[in-house]
Amino acid sequence: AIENGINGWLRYAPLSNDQRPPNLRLPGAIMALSTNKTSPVYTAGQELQAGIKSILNQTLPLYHELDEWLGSTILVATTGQFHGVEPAATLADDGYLLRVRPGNVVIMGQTERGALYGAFDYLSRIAQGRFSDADLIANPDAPIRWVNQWDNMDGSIERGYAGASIFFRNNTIPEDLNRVSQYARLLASIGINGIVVNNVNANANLLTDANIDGLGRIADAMRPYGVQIGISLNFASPQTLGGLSTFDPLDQSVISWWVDKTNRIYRRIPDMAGYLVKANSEGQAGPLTYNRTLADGANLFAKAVQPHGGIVMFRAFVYDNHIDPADLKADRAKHAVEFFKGLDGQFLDNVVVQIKYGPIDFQVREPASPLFANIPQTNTAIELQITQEYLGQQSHLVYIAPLWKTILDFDLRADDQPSLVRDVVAGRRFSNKRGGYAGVVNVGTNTTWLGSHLAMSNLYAYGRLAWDPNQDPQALLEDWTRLTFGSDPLVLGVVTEIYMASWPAYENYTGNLGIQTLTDILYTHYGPNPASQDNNGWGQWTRVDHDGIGMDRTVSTGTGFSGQCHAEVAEKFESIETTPDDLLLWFHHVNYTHVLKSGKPVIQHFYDAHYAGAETAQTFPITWESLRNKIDTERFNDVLFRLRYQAGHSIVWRDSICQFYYNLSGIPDGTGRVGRH
Ligand code: GCW
Repeated sequence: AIENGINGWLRYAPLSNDQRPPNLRLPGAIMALSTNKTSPVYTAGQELQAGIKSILNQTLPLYHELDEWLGSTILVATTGQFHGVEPAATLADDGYLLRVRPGNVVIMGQTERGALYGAFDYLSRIAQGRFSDADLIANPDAPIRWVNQWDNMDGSIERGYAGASIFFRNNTIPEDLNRVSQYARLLASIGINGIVVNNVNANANLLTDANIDGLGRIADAMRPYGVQIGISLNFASPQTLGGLSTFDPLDQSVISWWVDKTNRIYRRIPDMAGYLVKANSEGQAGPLTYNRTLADGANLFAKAVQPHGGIVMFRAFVYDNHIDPADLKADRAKHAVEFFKGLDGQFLDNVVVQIKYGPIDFQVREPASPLFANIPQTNTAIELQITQEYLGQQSHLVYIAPLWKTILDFDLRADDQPSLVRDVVAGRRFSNKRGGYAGVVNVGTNTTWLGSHLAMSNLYAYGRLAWDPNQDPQALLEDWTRLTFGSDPLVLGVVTEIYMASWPAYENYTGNLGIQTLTDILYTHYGPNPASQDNNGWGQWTRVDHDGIGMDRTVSTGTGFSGQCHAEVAEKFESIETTPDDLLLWFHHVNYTHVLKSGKPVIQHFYDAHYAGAETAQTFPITWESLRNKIDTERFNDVLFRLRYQAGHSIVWRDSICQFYYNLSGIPDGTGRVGRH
């Protein structure tokens, strides 16, 4: 069933006659130059054949060896195999050349995986009715373009909103991995080349021989799509699984244990991408237990995977979740830099420090993490979240690409020079060899993958941005829409209108002015609960009281966080005058009556923004209604149901937040909406 969502944006819906050029001259055959069924080049041939059949109702014969066919072709090959087309020199790792001429198409990858990316690009053009000649070289901006799954071995998924795991069931890896292959297909189509399949809160039992074989089957299922697998490690495994008395990273028995495990894994999965490690954070074990540094911990694994060409993604999400709210200098936002800055230069060169985009935790608005510019001698990757943990858990539509773009374009001004986050993680800014992107996705067994048709736009945009962060989120959305719902301009207009309004609306009806999302912090991370933010050890504080709100993170009177930024950025955030309104309460504590740059007092802005956000959300189902009979009823109704829910829940949000701050401040809404009962 095409409409149930399993194909995502790879539906290959048939083009109507008016979308097809009358003199369409497709080549006579597909020539995918590999006879190896696990090669992405081979996969590319099959994908092209199936896609063209579905979109254009034309069956092109598929060949794998040059002497099988002498006519015109769609030729798929790697630079190493084929020297007829010149600009190969300008292709980077995983890049491709796509040359489309009437009756003749060349798709040449710098790697086999690159060739598959070129095939997907070509198919995406056809599916969108774009038949013009093309001659392009596409290179990825960064080598690491991974997704992370937070799947537990019992089949549950931490912060997953789409059913059970496709990777694990009953503490093993299931026999049927069909969905795993299909996921790899989607990932490859947007340029993703790696996946960490298990939760960063990792279970040591993943490393038993039986499970290593299961991981091998996962890798086998994804290999034809060029997606390499990696795994999250539990730092204490040598003790809990291996029975050693210690997990001290400098202990010889521990080192040998990890080397042996790693060698076993690579025997089964020679192309394993590497490890992901969450250590000394939120109760996870780590090297600090033995007074070893985080770099000692990371390097332990880096040495083990180094002979196999693997890498270690080491998470910077290290913080103390028992900090004292009474301490006005305490600030969770400072922890990443405090833990990592002094270690710069100590990580081996196959370690990449994986940094969440903001200093706190995937909030609706944060400044970019200053850590990106504090460890110039260290490879870095940015961690983004496709699963909408704090952003409405797929029950609210929030198109997140504009948020990501804001962070990727954030200029950290290291040494007063342009230092965009995207240039740092690409390795350009500080001349690092590795770096890139990690996106927490958490797809599940639900046929829509993420639990909502609309949420798939975020996965699509994530991959495309990781490939080229210069792209415009709206343009990516339009591509996704044409591929998902077709090219009807009305559909395009409606989807664009709703989507582009969605992040600003969500920010408005949840937490604005940089105060964070204001959701329940302690358990669900869903729904309004501003009271839960303060007076606990988690440190996502708002410092709210009867007079004012906001966390003073200045150097002069606050926690000193702003001093972790480079001079120009630090100066800007140090002063209320130069801090933009949308981050005001992230950096400053002000009275409710403080007047914003907009001319409004803070409290009135809160009321107005919450009303405006909810009002926008209420237009979503109405706007969507205009698509009745323009798209299939199954998806039309499913989306309508969700948008109606969101419209209602936005009112719950609006009223809870407005009432909470009215009760604290005692200041009524100037327009009389809040405070009269
Ligand atoms: O945001 C928090 C989540 C945890 C998650 C943690 C992390 C996997 O609430 O569920 O654990 O971040 O990123 O490690």
